[in-house]
Amino acid sequence: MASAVETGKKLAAYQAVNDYITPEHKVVGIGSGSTVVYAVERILQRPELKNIVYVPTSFQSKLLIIEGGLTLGSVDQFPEIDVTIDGADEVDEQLNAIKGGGACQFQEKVVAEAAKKFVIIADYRKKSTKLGIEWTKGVPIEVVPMAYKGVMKSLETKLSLKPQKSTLRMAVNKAGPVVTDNGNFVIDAHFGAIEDPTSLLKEIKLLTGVYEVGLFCNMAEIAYFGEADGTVSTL
Ligand code: ABF
Repeated sequence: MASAVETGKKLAAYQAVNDYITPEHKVVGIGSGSTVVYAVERILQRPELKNIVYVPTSFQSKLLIIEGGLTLGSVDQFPEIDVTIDGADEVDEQLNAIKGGGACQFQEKVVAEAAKKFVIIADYRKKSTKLGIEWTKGVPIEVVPMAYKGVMKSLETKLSLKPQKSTLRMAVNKAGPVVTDNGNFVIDAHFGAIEDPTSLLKEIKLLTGVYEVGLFCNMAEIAYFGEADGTVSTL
């Protein structure tokens, strides 16, 4: 028996694909994470979606596309994307999201921005009144390695909202820092409840050494949540 979380992921993903991907689409962006696996699963159940070019946001989503026998494209080949579907770590009531728990926030933001419509899919755990309340692992900030200590200091000294703590994200085996697909490090900055994600995003982006920030503000058209009771809600 699948857990309520897995069922929620599946229900949200299936509903989003049914509602937002049509045979008329030419290019679709595919995000990263486990919820998106269900979106590809639903796409593969619909042969009429086979002629679409699918653009990945990470090595993992590239594999999903290839293993599904779908047509793989890249965002530089196909900069006009009809719709991008991706997961999230947390979504607030204004559809702002924390993304990048998987250290792919740069590619995800590029593919999300290139889309006419950006659709978030998630289970009920990701739904929150404010960012930073349900997701307790911090805001992922991708930084150029040689500048990471400077960024750590700037986070403490140059932001209107001071982080409670900032940690360099280490690899699972603790052998060293996580290195992104772009050769960068990730700092997870814990701010607690974030009242104004857009302002925080702008301030962090201005810090020298910051490559990208896992705050996706004013980007999503809709978010689908698979609820614990087996229903799907949207925001
Ligand atoms: C990607 O996958 C990331 O932006 C986000 O951190 C993660 C969500 O993973 P899951 O769908 O497994 O919760 O969207």
